[in-house]
Amino acid sequence: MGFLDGKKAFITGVASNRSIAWGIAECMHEQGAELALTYQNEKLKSRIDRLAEACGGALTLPCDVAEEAQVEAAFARLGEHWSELDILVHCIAYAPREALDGDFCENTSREAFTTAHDISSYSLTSLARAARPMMRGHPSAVLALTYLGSMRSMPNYNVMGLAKASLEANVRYLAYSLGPEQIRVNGISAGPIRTLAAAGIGNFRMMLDHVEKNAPLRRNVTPRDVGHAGAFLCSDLAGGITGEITYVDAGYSTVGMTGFDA
Ligand code: NAD
Ligand code: 0WE
Repeated sequence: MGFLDGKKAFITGVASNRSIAWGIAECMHEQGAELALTYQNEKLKSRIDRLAEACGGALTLPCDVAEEAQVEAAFARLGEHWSELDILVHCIAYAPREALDGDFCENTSREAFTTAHDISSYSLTSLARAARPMMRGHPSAVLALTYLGSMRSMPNYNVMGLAKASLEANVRYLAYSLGPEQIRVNGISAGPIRTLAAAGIGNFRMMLDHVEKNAPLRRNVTPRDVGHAGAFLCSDLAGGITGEITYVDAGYSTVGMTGFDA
């Protein structure tokens, strides 16, 4: 018996076994959910197919959110297997590499701004609209992944911080739009985790060390920490929660000043 027994979940953003989306997939499957995983391009297909085997033979579908037609096609194909959908998970972010480095004011081009907001925020609206006909009218839930760089300036996160601020507003507007149809929409703001999206980010090790020294729990979070909270937020146990951003960050964002301990 799991708290997601009988639920069907559509999960985007699995790129490897370190992906936050994979932690969410594992935890949702453990609670009884049946899964469909999407992958961005053919390069990732064989890896995602293998991971899908490890969680009950999940469906796998291509879906590059840069193209509206691919979003629509993914839900058309999903509809051939499932008549209803209970859970949609958005674990997608992208900004051009050169925008994630150095001085924000100097390094943020109009093009990088547009791309970051398109792929990292607009895609939530687009996926939610495509999922809506399969989710409406029964208790269902949308979940998006965000980061504290939306609320506070962070070194190098730069234009991604603006895109995450937009994503968080997107969560609130979608919650109001879809609430009358029993569709809840929430976000998780995760602490830093070494995934492919963090690979090659300068000083990422220093950020992990900083959290380990200063967060109340004195550790970093894992994809499974995020997965357990995500499984809860997408379950009927969280039936009264919508439009919220829940921090899964070992408490880091709640601290004002540290280093005064005896
Ligand atoms: P990841 O590299 O494993 O996942 C990022 C995913 O985005 C990949 O699966 C990639 O294929 C997908 N993606 C990028 N562009 C896409 C497109 N055009 N169409 C479809 N998919 C696309 O990294 P992750 O850290 O697990 O990232 C997942 C989410 O978690 C992101 O929203 C990220 O901002 C968020 N997040 C990450 C951290 C962290 O420190 N790793 C912290 C907080 C929030
Ligand atoms: O949201 C993210 C990362 C998202 C991301 C990562 C990349 C790397 C490769 C978006 N676009 C790209 N583009 C690429 O070309 N995180 C929350 C992880 C992250 O990324 C950082 C961080 C943290 C934390 C970048 C700078 C500073 C901190």
